[in-house]
Amino acid sequence: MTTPNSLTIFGAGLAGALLATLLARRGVPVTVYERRPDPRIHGYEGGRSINLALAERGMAALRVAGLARPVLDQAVMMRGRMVHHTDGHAELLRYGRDDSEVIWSVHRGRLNLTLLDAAEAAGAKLHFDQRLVEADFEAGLARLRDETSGREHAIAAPAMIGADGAGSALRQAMARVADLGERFEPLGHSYRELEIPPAADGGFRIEPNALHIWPRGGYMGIALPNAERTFTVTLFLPNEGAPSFATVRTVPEGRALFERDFADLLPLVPEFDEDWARNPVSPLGTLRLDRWRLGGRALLIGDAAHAIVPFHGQGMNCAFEDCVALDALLAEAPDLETAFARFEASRKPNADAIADMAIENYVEMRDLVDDPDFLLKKQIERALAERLPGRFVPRYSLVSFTTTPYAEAKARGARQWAIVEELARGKTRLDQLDLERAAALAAARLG
Ligand code: FAD
Ligand code: 8R5
Repeated sequence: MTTPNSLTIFGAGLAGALLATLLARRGVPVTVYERRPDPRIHGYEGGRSINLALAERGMAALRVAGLARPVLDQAVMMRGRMVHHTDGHAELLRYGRDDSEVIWSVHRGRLNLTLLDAAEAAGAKLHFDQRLVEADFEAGLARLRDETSGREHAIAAPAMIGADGAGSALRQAMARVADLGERFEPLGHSYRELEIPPAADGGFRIEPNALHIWPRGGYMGIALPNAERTFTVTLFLPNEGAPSFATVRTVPEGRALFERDFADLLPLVPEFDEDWARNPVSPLGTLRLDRWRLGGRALLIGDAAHAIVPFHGQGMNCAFEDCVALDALLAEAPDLETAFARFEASRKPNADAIADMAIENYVEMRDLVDDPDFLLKKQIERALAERLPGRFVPRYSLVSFTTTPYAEAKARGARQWAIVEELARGKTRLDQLDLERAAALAAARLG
Protein backbone atom coordinates (compact mmCIF):
# COMPACT_ATOMS: atom_id res chain seq x y z
CA MET A 1 0.00 0.00 0.00
CA THR A 2 0.98 3.63 -0.34
CA THR A 3 0.65 5.19 3.08
CA PRO A 4 -0.83 8.64 2.59
CA ASN A 5 1.44 11.35 3.98
CA SER A 6 -1.22 12.31 6.45
CA LEU A 7 -4.97 12.34 6.82
CA THR A 8 -6.97 15.10 8.45
CA ILE A 9 -10.27 14.09 10.06
CA PHE A 10 -12.89 16.68 10.98
CA GLY A 11 -15.11 15.59 13.86
CA ALA A 12 -14.09 13.42 16.84
CA GLY A 13 -17.57 11.99 17.31
CA LEU A 14 -18.24 8.27 16.99
CA ALA A 15 -16.93 7.75 13.45
CA GLY A 16 -14.06 10.25 13.60
CA ALA A 17 -12.63 8.79 16.80
CA LEU A 18 -12.94 5.18 15.63
CA LEU A 19 -11.43 5.89 12.20
CA ALA A 20 -8.55 7.78 13.84
CA THR A 21 -7.88 4.74 16.05
CA LEU A 22 -7.87 2.27 13.14
CA LEU A 23 -5.61 4.45 10.95
CA ALA A 24 -3.17 5.37 13.70
CA ARG A 25 -2.79 1.70 14.66
CA ARG A 26 -1.55 1.01 11.14
CA GLY A 27 0.96 3.84 11.41
CA VAL A 28 -0.90 6.36 9.26
CA PRO A 29 -0.24 9.90 10.55
CA VAL A 30 -3.68 11.25 11.48
CA THR A 31 -4.81 14.55 12.93
CA VAL A 32 -8.35 15.16 14.20
CA TYR A 33 -10.06 18.53 14.69
CA GLU A 34 -13.19 18.62 16.87
CA ARG A 35 -15.44 21.62 17.36
CA ARG A 36 -16.42 20.84 20.94
CA PRO A 37 -14.22 20.94 24.05
CA ASP A 38 -12.35 17.80 25.15
CA PRO A 39 -15.03 15.79 27.03
CA ARG A 40 -12.29 14.12 29.09
CA ILE A 41 -11.51 17.50 30.67
CA HIS A 42 -14.82 19.34 30.55
CA GLY A 43 -17.25 16.46 30.94
CA TYR A 44 -19.53 15.30 28.20
CA GLU A 45 -21.59 18.13 26.77
CA GLY A 46 -25.22 18.05 27.76
CA GLY A 47 -24.43 15.66 30.60
CA ARG A 48 -27.69 13.77 30.15
CA SER A 49 -27.77 9.99 29.89
CA ILE A 50 -28.24 9.66 26.19
CA ASN A 51 -27.90 6.08 25.04
CA LEU A 52 -27.54 4.27 21.76
CA ALA A 53 -28.32 0.74 20.66
CA LEU A 54 -25.17 -1.10 19.59
CA ALA A 55 -25.74 -4.13 17.34
CA GLU A 56 -23.46 -6.68 15.66
CA ARG A 57 -22.11 -4.34 12.95
CA GLY A 58 -20.95 -1.80 15.51
CA MET A 59 -19.65 -4.57 17.74
CA ALA A 60 -17.68 -6.13 14.87
CA ALA A 61 -16.02 -2.76 14.21
CA LEU A 62 -15.16 -2.33 17.89
CA ARG A 63 -13.66 -5.83 17.86
CA VAL A 64 -11.35 -4.81 14.99
CA ALA A 65 -10.22 -1.88 17.15
CA GLY A 66 -9.86 -4.16 20.19
CA LEU A 67 -12.52 -2.18 22.07
CA ALA A 68 -15.51 -4.54 22.23
CA ARG A 69 -14.77 -5.73 25.78
CA PRO A 70 -14.43 -2.32 27.48
CA VAL A 71 -17.57 -1.08 25.72
CA LEU A 72 -19.62 -4.20 26.55
CA ASP A 73 -18.58 -3.98 30.20
CA GLN A 74 -20.57 -0.74 30.50
CA ALA A 75 -23.53 -1.77 28.33
CA VAL A 76 -27.02 -3.02 29.18
CA MET A 77 -28.30 -6.04 27.27
CA MET A 78 -31.62 -5.65 25.43
CA ARG A 79 -33.12 -9.06 24.61
CA GLY A 80 -36.15 -7.86 22.72
CA ARG A 81 -38.98 -5.44 22.36
CA MET A 82 -41.11 -4.99 25.47
CA VAL A 83 -44.39 -3.95 23.91
CA HIS A 84 -46.66 -1.91 26.18
CA HIS A 85 -50.24 -2.11 24.94
CA THR A 86 -52.89 0.55 25.54
CA ASP A 87 -54.65 -1.58 28.15
CA GLY A 88 -51.46 -1.60 30.23
CA HIS A 89 -50.30 -5.18 29.64
CA ALA A 90 -46.78 -5.73 28.32
CA GLU A 91 -45.10 -8.61 26.48
CA LEU A 92 -41.50 -9.30 25.49
CA LEU A 93 -40.92 -10.16 21.85
CA ARG A 94 -37.40 -11.54 21.59
CA TYR A 95 -35.15 -10.14 18.88
CA GLY A 96 -33.21 -13.35 18.31
CA ARG A 97 -33.00 -17.04 19.07
CA ASP A 98 -31.28 -16.63 22.42
CA ASP A 99 -28.96 -14.30 24.37
CA SER A 100 -26.36 -14.52 21.62
CA GLU A 101 -28.73 -12.45 19.47
CA VAL A 102 -29.33 -9.27 21.45
CA ILE A 103 -28.56 -5.57 21.13
CA TRP A 104 -26.79 -3.39 23.70
CA SER A 105 -27.62 -0.01 25.17
CA VAL A 106 -24.45 2.06 25.50
CA HIS A 107 -23.86 5.55 26.88
CA ARG A 108 -22.87 7.92 24.06
CA GLY A 109 -20.58 10.04 26.22
CA ARG A 110 -18.69 7.10 27.71
CA LEU A 111 -18.39 5.37 24.34
CA ASN A 112 -16.95 8.55 22.86
CA LEU A 113 -14.43 8.82 25.73
CA THR A 114 -13.33 5.22 25.22
CA LEU A 115 -12.79 5.89 21.51
CA LEU A 116 -10.90 9.17 22.12
CA ASP A 117 -8.56 7.48 24.60
CA ALA A 118 -7.93 4.67 22.10
CA ALA A 119 -7.25 7.11 19.26
CA GLU A 120 -4.75 9.07 21.30
CA ALA A 121 -3.08 5.91 22.64
CA ALA A 122 -2.67 4.71 19.03
CA GLY A 123 -0.85 7.93 18.15
CA ALA A 124 -3.56 10.10 16.57
CA LYS A 125 -3.25 13.83 17.29
CA LEU A 126 -6.50 15.28 18.62
CA HIS A 127 -7.32 19.01 18.72
CA PHE A 128 -10.47 20.22 20.48
CA ASP A 129 -12.35 23.54 20.28
CA GLN A 130 -11.37 23.65 16.60
CA ARG A 131 -14.26 24.19 14.23
CA LEU A 132 -13.85 23.66 10.51
CA VAL A 133 -15.26 26.73 8.74
CA GLU A 134 -13.95 26.50 5.18
CA ALA A 135 -11.74 24.36 2.97
CA ASP A 136 -9.67 25.08 -0.13
CA PHE A 137 -9.32 21.69 -1.79
CA GLU A 138 -7.02 22.88 -4.60
CA ALA A 139 -4.54 24.35 -2.15
CA GLY A 140 -5.05 21.58 0.42
CA LEU A 141 -5.86 24.08 3.15
CA ALA A 142 -8.56 24.08 5.82
CA ARG A 143 -9.64 27.10 7.84
CA LEU A 144 -10.44 26.47 11.50
CA ARG A 145 -11.95 28.66 14.19
CA ASP A 146 -10.61 28.31 17.71
CA GLU A 147 -13.85 28.24 19.70
CA THR A 148 -12.19 29.55 22.86
CA SER A 149 -10.53 32.63 21.34
CA GLY A 150 -12.74 33.07 18.28
CA ARG A 151 -9.61 33.38 16.15
CA GLU A 152 -9.31 31.70 12.76
CA HIS A 153 -6.26 30.07 11.26
CA ALA A 154 -5.36 27.84 8.31
CA ILE A 155 -3.83 24.36 8.39
CA ALA A 156 -2.40 22.18 5.64
CA ALA A 157 -4.77 19.31 4.90
CA PRO A 158 -4.06 17.60 1.59
CA ALA A 159 -6.51 14.76 2.35
CA MET A 160 -9.62 15.59 4.37
CA ILE A 161 -12.16 13.20 5.89
CA GLY A 162 -15.48 14.67 6.99
CA ALA A 163 -16.72 12.81 10.07
CA ASP A 164 -18.45 15.96 11.28
CA GLY A 165 -21.98 14.64 11.48
CA ALA A 166 -25.32 15.41 9.85
CA GLY A 167 -24.67 19.16 9.65
CA SER A 168 -21.19 18.59 8.17
CA ALA A 169 -19.13 21.73 7.48
CA LEU A 170 -16.85 19.75 5.16
CA ARG A 171 -19.89 18.73 3.11
CA GLN A 172 -20.90 22.38 2.82
CA ALA A 173 -17.39 23.32 1.71
CA MET A 174 -17.39 20.52 -0.88
CA ALA A 175 -20.83 21.58 -2.12
CA ARG A 176 -19.44 25.05 -2.86
CA VAL A 177 -17.10 23.61 -5.50
CA ALA A 178 -18.99 20.53 -6.76
CA ASP A 179 -22.56 19.30 -7.08
CA LEU A 180 -22.91 16.49 -4.53
CA GLY A 181 -26.52 15.78 -5.52
CA GLU A 182 -27.57 16.44 -1.94
CA ARG A 183 -31.18 16.12 -0.87
CA PHE A 184 -32.83 16.01 2.53
CA GLU A 185 -36.11 14.14 2.90
CA PRO A 186 -37.93 15.27 6.03
CA LEU A 187 -39.81 12.43 7.76
CA GLY A 188 -42.60 14.72 8.94
CA HIS A 189 -42.14 13.39 12.48
CA SER A 190 -39.97 14.71 15.32
CA TYR A 191 -38.98 13.57 18.81
CA ARG A 192 -38.64 14.78 22.38
CA GLU A 193 -36.72 13.07 25.20
CA LEU A 194 -37.81 12.41 28.80
CA GLU A 195 -36.22 10.44 31.64
CA ILE A 196 -37.26 7.59 33.92
CA PRO A 197 -35.09 7.92 37.08
CA PRO A 198 -34.11 4.96 39.29
CA ALA A 199 -36.71 3.56 41.74
CA ALA A 200 -36.63 4.58 45.42
CA ASP A 201 -34.47 1.53 46.21
CA GLY A 202 -31.98 2.53 43.51
CA GLY A 203 -33.03 -0.18 41.03
CA PHE A 204 -34.59 -0.01 37.57
CA ARG A 205 -38.25 1.02 37.53
CA ILE A 206 -39.09 -1.32 34.63
CA GLU A 207 -37.47 -4.38 33.02
CA PRO A 208 -33.87 -3.35 32.30
CA ASN A 209 -33.01 -5.93 29.63
CA ALA A 210 -35.38 -4.74 26.94
CA LEU A 211 -36.06 -1.96 24.48
CA HIS A 212 -39.46 -0.70 25.59
CA ILE A 213 -42.01 0.36 22.99
CA TRP A 214 -45.40 2.00 23.50
CA PRO A 215 -46.81 1.64 19.94
CA ARG A 216 -49.83 3.80 19.28
CA GLY A 217 -50.41 3.52 15.53
CA GLY A 218 -49.33 6.82 13.99
CA TYR A 219 -46.84 7.56 16.76
CA MET A 220 -45.02 5.88 19.67
CA GLY A 221 -42.81 6.15 22.71
CA ILE A 222 -39.66 4.10 23.39
CA ALA A 223 -37.29 3.69 26.35
CA LEU A 224 -33.70 2.40 26.43
CA PRO A 225 -32.00 1.43 29.72
CA ASN A 226 -28.89 3.16 31.07
CA ALA A 227 -26.29 1.48 33.27
CA GLU A 228 -27.08 4.06 36.01
CA ARG A 229 -30.54 2.50 36.28
CA THR A 230 -32.37 5.23 34.44
CA PHE A 231 -34.14 5.03 31.08
CA THR A 232 -34.06 7.55 28.28
CA VAL A 233 -37.58 7.87 26.89
CA THR A 234 -38.16 9.19 23.39
CA LEU A 235 -41.59 10.32 22.22
CA PHE A 236 -42.01 10.29 18.43
CA LEU A 237 -44.94 12.30 17.05
CA PRO A 238 -45.94 13.69 13.64
CA ASN A 239 -45.28 17.40 13.05
CA GLU A 240 -48.88 18.06 11.98
CA GLY A 241 -52.32 16.64 12.70
CA ALA A 242 -53.69 15.30 15.98
CA PRO A 243 -51.88 14.39 18.09
CA SER A 244 -48.71 16.08 16.83
CA PHE A 245 -46.03 18.43 18.05
CA ALA A 246 -48.16 21.20 16.50
CA THR A 247 -51.13 20.41 18.76
CA VAL A 248 -49.25 19.02 21.77
CA ARG A 249 -46.88 21.84 22.69
CA THR A 250 -47.32 23.04 26.27
CA VAL A 251 -46.67 21.04 29.45
CA PRO A 252 -50.42 20.57 30.14
CA GLU A 253 -50.96 19.42 26.54
CA GLY A 254 -48.08 16.96 26.89
CA ARG A 255 -49.49 15.68 30.18
CA ALA A 256 -52.95 15.27 28.67
CA LEU A 257 -51.53 13.19 25.80
CA PHE A 258 -49.66 10.96 28.26
CA GLU A 259 -52.69 10.58 30.54
CA ARG A 260 -54.69 9.38 27.55
CA ASP A 261 -52.19 7.32 25.53
CA PHE A 262 -49.24 6.53 27.82
CA ALA A 263 -51.02 6.17 31.17
CA ASP A 264 -48.58 3.54 32.49
CA LEU A 265 -45.53 5.53 31.36
CA LEU A 266 -46.47 8.90 32.88
CA PRO A 267 -46.01 7.87 36.55
CA LEU A 268 -42.53 6.57 35.66
CA VAL A 269 -41.47 10.10 34.62
CA PRO A 270 -41.76 12.11 37.87
CA GLU A 271 -40.10 15.18 36.34
CA PHE A 272 -42.35 15.13 33.30
CA ASP A 273 -43.08 18.87 33.44
CA GLU A 274 -39.42 19.87 33.73
CA ASP A 275 -38.30 17.36 31.05
CA TRP A 276 -41.02 18.45 28.65
CA ALA A 277 -40.21 22.14 29.11
CA ARG A 278 -36.41 21.70 29.01
CA ASN A 279 -35.88 19.24 26.16
CA PRO A 280 -36.22 20.43 22.57
CA VAL A 281 -38.31 18.93 19.81
CA SER A 282 -35.83 17.60 17.24
CA PRO A 283 -36.79 16.96 13.62
CA LEU A 284 -36.02 13.73 11.74
CA GLY A 285 -35.18 13.01 8.14
CA THR A 286 -32.95 11.23 5.64
CA LEU A 287 -29.94 12.84 3.98
CA ARG A 288 -28.86 11.37 0.65
CA LEU A 289 -25.97 12.43 -1.59
CA ASP A 290 -24.97 11.20 -5.05
CA ARG A 291 -21.31 11.87 -4.32
CA TRP A 292 -19.34 11.60 -1.11
CA ARG A 293 -15.93 12.73 -2.39
CA LEU A 294 -13.81 15.20 -4.30
CA GLY A 295 -11.25 13.08 -6.11
CA GLY A 296 -8.69 11.93 -3.58
CA ARG A 297 -8.78 15.18 -1.62
CA ALA A 298 -11.94 14.92 0.46
CA LEU A 299 -14.34 12.20 1.59
CA LEU A 300 -17.46 12.16 3.77
CA ILE A 301 -18.27 9.27 6.14
CA GLY A 302 -20.92 8.51 8.77
CA ASP A 303 -23.83 10.93 9.24
CA ALA A 304 -22.04 13.58 7.15
CA ALA A 305 -22.54 11.30 4.13
CA HIS A 306 -25.80 9.53 5.03
CA ALA A 307 -27.89 10.67 7.98
CA ILE A 308 -30.87 8.33 8.48
CA VAL A 309 -33.97 8.14 10.68
CA PRO A 310 -33.43 6.32 14.01
CA PHE A 311 -35.94 3.49 13.80
CA HIS A 312 -33.54 0.65 13.13
CA GLY A 313 -30.98 1.92 15.64
CA GLN A 314 -28.32 1.70 12.92
CA GLY A 315 -26.86 5.20 12.44
CA MET A 316 -23.80 4.58 14.62
CA ASN A 317 -23.57 0.94 13.57
CA CYS A 318 -23.44 2.00 9.92
CA ALA A 319 -20.93 4.78 10.67
CA PHE A 320 -18.67 2.24 12.43
CA GLU A 321 -18.96 -0.11 9.46
CA ASP A 322 -17.87 2.81 7.23
CA CYS A 323 -14.71 3.20 9.33
CA VAL A 324 -13.66 -0.44 9.02
CA ALA A 325 -14.41 -0.47 5.28
CA LEU A 326 -12.43 2.73 4.65
CA ASP A 327 -9.47 1.60 6.74
CA ALA A 328 -9.29 -1.70 4.82
CA LEU A 329 -9.51 0.07 1.45
CA LEU A 330 -6.82 2.59 2.44
CA ALA A 331 -4.58 -0.31 3.45
CA GLU A 332 -4.73 -1.96 0.04
CA ALA A 333 -5.55 0.67 -2.63
CA PRO A 334 -2.68 2.15 -4.70
CA ASP A 335 -3.70 5.73 -3.91
CA LEU A 336 -6.23 7.82 -2.01
CA GLU A 337 -8.41 8.58 -5.00
CA THR A 338 -8.83 4.86 -5.71
CA ALA A 339 -9.57 4.12 -2.08
CA PHE A 340 -12.15 6.92 -1.85
CA ALA A 341 -13.78 5.85 -5.12
CA ARG A 342 -14.01 2.22 -3.99
CA PHE A 343 -15.42 3.34 -0.65
CA GLU A 344 -18.15 5.36 -2.30
CA ALA A 345 -18.99 2.61 -4.78
CA SER A 346 -19.19 -0.13 -2.17
CA ARG A 347 -20.85 1.78 0.68
CA LYS A 348 -23.44 3.91 -1.14
CA PRO A 349 -25.84 1.07 -2.05
CA ASN A 350 -25.65 -0.11 1.55
CA ALA A 351 -26.24 3.35 3.01
CA ASP A 352 -29.26 3.76 0.73
CA ALA A 353 -30.61 0.36 1.82
CA ILE A 354 -30.37 1.03 5.57
CA ALA A 355 -31.91 4.48 5.04
CA ASP A 356 -34.95 2.79 3.44
CA MET A 357 -35.15 -0.01 6.01
CA ALA A 358 -34.95 2.50 8.89
CA ILE A 359 -37.99 4.35 7.55
CA GLU A 360 -39.86 1.04 7.14
CA ASN A 361 -39.05 -0.02 10.70
CA TYR A 362 -40.93 3.02 12.07
CA VAL A 363 -44.12 1.61 10.58
CA GLU A 364 -43.26 -1.83 11.98
CA MET A 365 -42.66 -0.47 15.50
CA ARG A 366 -45.79 1.68 15.48
CA ASP A 367 -47.87 -1.18 14.05
CA LEU A 368 -47.04 -3.51 16.91
CA VAL A 369 -50.36 -2.11 18.09
CA ASP A 370 -52.92 -4.82 18.00
CA ASP A 371 -52.89 -5.43 14.25
CA PRO A 372 -53.67 -9.20 14.21
CA ASP A 373 -52.73 -9.60 10.55
CA PHE A 374 -49.29 -8.05 11.09
CA LEU A 375 -48.70 -10.01 14.30
CA LEU A 376 -49.58 -13.28 12.53
CA LYS A 377 -47.03 -12.48 9.83
CA LYS A 378 -44.41 -11.86 12.51
CA GLN A 379 -45.28 -15.26 14.05
CA ILE A 380 -44.98 -16.95 10.66
CA GLU A 381 -41.63 -15.23 10.10
CA ARG A 382 -40.38 -16.54 13.45
CA ALA A 383 -41.67 -20.05 12.75
CA LEU A 384 -39.91 -20.13 9.36
CA ALA A 385 -36.68 -18.88 10.91
CA GLU A 386 -36.81 -21.69 13.47
CA ARG A 387 -37.57 -24.40 10.92
CA LEU A 388 -35.25 -23.18 8.19
CA PRO A 389 -32.19 -21.93 10.05
CA GLY A 390 -29.64 -20.24 7.83
CA ARG A 391 -32.01 -20.30 4.89
CA PHE A 392 -34.75 -18.05 6.24
CA VAL A 393 -33.23 -15.32 8.44
CA PRO A 394 -35.63 -12.48 9.39
CA ARG A 395 -34.60 -9.12 8.01
CA TYR A 396 -34.31 -7.63 11.49
CA SER A 397 -31.76 -10.35 12.30
CA LEU A 398 -29.79 -9.83 9.08
CA VAL A 399 -29.53 -6.12 9.93
CA SER A 400 -28.88 -6.42 13.66
CA PHE A 401 -27.06 -9.73 14.22
CA THR A 402 -24.99 -10.17 11.06
CA THR A 403 -22.68 -8.08 8.89
CA THR A 404 -24.47 -9.11 5.70
CA PRO A 405 -24.29 -5.96 3.53
CA TYR A 406 -27.40 -3.83 4.12
CA ALA A 407 -28.37 -3.94 0.42
CA GLU A 408 -28.30 -7.74 0.50
CA ALA A 409 -30.32 -7.78 3.74
CA LYS A 410 -32.93 -5.57 2.11
CA ALA A 411 -33.18 -7.70 -1.06
CA ARG A 412 -33.27 -10.99 0.87
CA GLY A 413 -35.76 -9.51 3.32
CA ALA A 414 -38.10 -8.60 0.46
CA ARG A 415 -38.00 -12.14 -0.98
CA GLN A 416 -38.63 -13.64 2.46
CA TRP A 417 -41.48 -11.27 3.31
CA ALA A 418 -43.22 -12.11 0.03
CA ILE A 419 -43.22 -15.76 1.16
CA VAL A 420 -44.61 -14.79 4.57
CA GLU A 421 -47.39 -12.79 2.92
CA GLU A 422 -48.27 -15.68 0.65
CA LEU A 423 -48.41 -18.13 3.55
CA ALA A 424 -50.47 -15.73 5.68
CA ARG A 425 -53.12 -15.18 3.01
CA GLY A 426 -56.53 -16.32 4.29
CA LYS A 427 -55.06 -17.46 7.62
CA THR A 428 -55.83 -16.15 11.08
CA ARG A 429 -53.78 -18.51 13.27
CA LEU A 430 -50.25 -19.87 13.23
CA ASP A 431 -51.44 -23.51 13.51
CA GLN A 432 -53.00 -23.15 10.04
CA LEU A 433 -49.54 -22.69 8.58
CA ASP A 434 -48.73 -25.14 5.78
CA LEU A 435 -45.17 -26.12 6.70
CA GLU A 436 -44.50 -28.26 3.64
CA ARG A 437 -45.55 -25.45 1.33
CA ALA A 438 -43.40 -23.06 3.35
CA ALA A 439 -40.33 -25.28 2.95
CA ALA A 440 -40.99 -25.69 -0.78
CA LEU A 441 -41.36 -21.93 -1.32
CA ALA A 442 -38.19 -21.23 0.65
CA ALA A 443 -36.23 -23.84 -1.32
CA ALA A 444 -37.46 -22.47 -4.64
CA ARG A 445 -36.96 -18.80 -3.94
CA LEU A 446 -34.24 -18.42 -1.35
CA GLY A 447 -31.68 -20.80 -2.83
P1 FAD B 1 -21.40 12.35 15.23
O1 FAD B 1 -21.31 11.28 16.23
O2 FAD B 1 -22.56 13.29 15.26
O3 FAD B 1 -20.05 13.17 15.33
C1 FAD B 1 -19.81 14.36 14.62
C2 FAD B 1 -18.73 15.14 15.35
O4 FAD B 1 -18.30 16.21 14.53
C3 FAD B 1 -19.23 15.75 16.65
O5 FAD B 1 -18.34 15.47 17.70
C4 FAD B 1 -19.30 17.23 16.33
O6 FAD B 1 -19.10 18.06 17.46
C5 FAD B 1 -18.20 17.36 15.32
N1 FAD B 1 -18.34 18.52 14.42
C6 FAD B 1 -19.47 19.00 13.86
N2 FAD B 1 -19.21 20.05 13.09
C7 FAD B 1 -17.89 20.26 13.15
C8 FAD B 1 -17.01 21.22 12.56
N3 FAD B 1 -17.46 22.18 11.76
N4 FAD B 1 -15.68 21.13 12.82
C9 FAD B 1 -15.21 20.15 13.64
N5 FAD B 1 -15.99 19.23 14.24
C10 FAD B 1 -17.31 19.28 13.99
N6 FAD B 1 -27.39 5.12 16.11
C11 FAD B 1 -27.41 3.80 16.41
O7 FAD B 1 -26.73 3.01 15.73
N7 FAD B 1 -28.17 3.30 17.42
C12 FAD B 1 -28.93 4.13 18.21
O8 FAD B 1 -29.62 3.65 19.10
C13 FAD B 1 -28.90 5.51 17.96
N8 FAD B 1 -29.59 6.35 18.77
C14 FAD B 1 -29.48 7.69 18.56
C15 FAD B 1 -30.10 8.56 19.46
C16 FAD B 1 -30.05 9.93 19.28
C17 FAD B 1 -30.72 10.86 20.26
C18 FAD B 1 -29.39 10.45 18.13
C19 FAD B 1 -29.36 11.94 17.88
C20 FAD B 1 -28.76 9.59 17.24
C21 FAD B 1 -28.79 8.21 17.45
N9 FAD B 1 -28.11 7.32 16.60
C22 FAD B 1 -28.12 5.99 16.87
C23 FAD B 1 -27.36 7.81 15.43
C24 FAD B 1 -25.90 8.04 15.77
O9 FAD B 1 -25.78 8.92 16.85
C25 FAD B 1 -25.17 8.62 14.58
O10 FAD B 1 -25.45 7.90 13.42
C26 FAD B 1 -23.66 8.59 14.82
O11 FAD B 1 -23.34 9.38 15.94
C27 FAD B 1 -22.91 9.09 13.59
O12 FAD B 1 -21.54 9.25 13.89
P2 FAD B 1 -20.72 10.42 13.23
O13 FAD B 1 -19.35 10.32 13.79
O14 FAD B 1 -20.91 10.39 11.77
O15 FAD B 1 -21.40 11.76 13.74
N1 8R5 C 1 -32.34 7.81 17.83
C1 8R5 C 1 -33.20 1.75 18.28
C2 8R5 C 1 -34.17 -0.04 17.38
C3 8R5 C 1 -35.11 -0.99 16.73
C4 8R5 C 1 -36.12 -1.44 17.72
C5 8R5 C 1 -37.09 -2.49 17.22
C6 8R5 C 1 -35.37 2.18 17.37
C7 8R5 C 1 -33.82 8.21 19.61
C8 8R5 C 1 -33.20 9.99 18.14
CL1 8R5 C 1 -36.51 4.59 17.46
C9 8R5 C 1 -35.22 3.49 17.76
C10 8R5 C 1 -34.35 1.31 17.62
O1 8R5 C 1 -37.27 -2.65 16.01
O2 8R5 C 1 -37.68 -3.15 18.08
N2 8R5 C 1 -32.98 -0.39 17.85
O3 8R5 C 1 -32.37 0.70 18.40
C11 8R5 C 1 -33.04 3.07 18.67
C12 8R5 C 1 -34.06 3.96 18.39
O4 8R5 C 1 -34.04 5.28 18.70
C13 8R5 C 1 -32.88 5.94 19.22
C14 8R5 C 1 -32.69 5.70 20.68
C15 8R5 C 1 -33.02 7.39 18.88
C16 8R5 C 1 -32.42 9.10 17.44
C17 8R5 C 1 -33.90 9.54 19.22
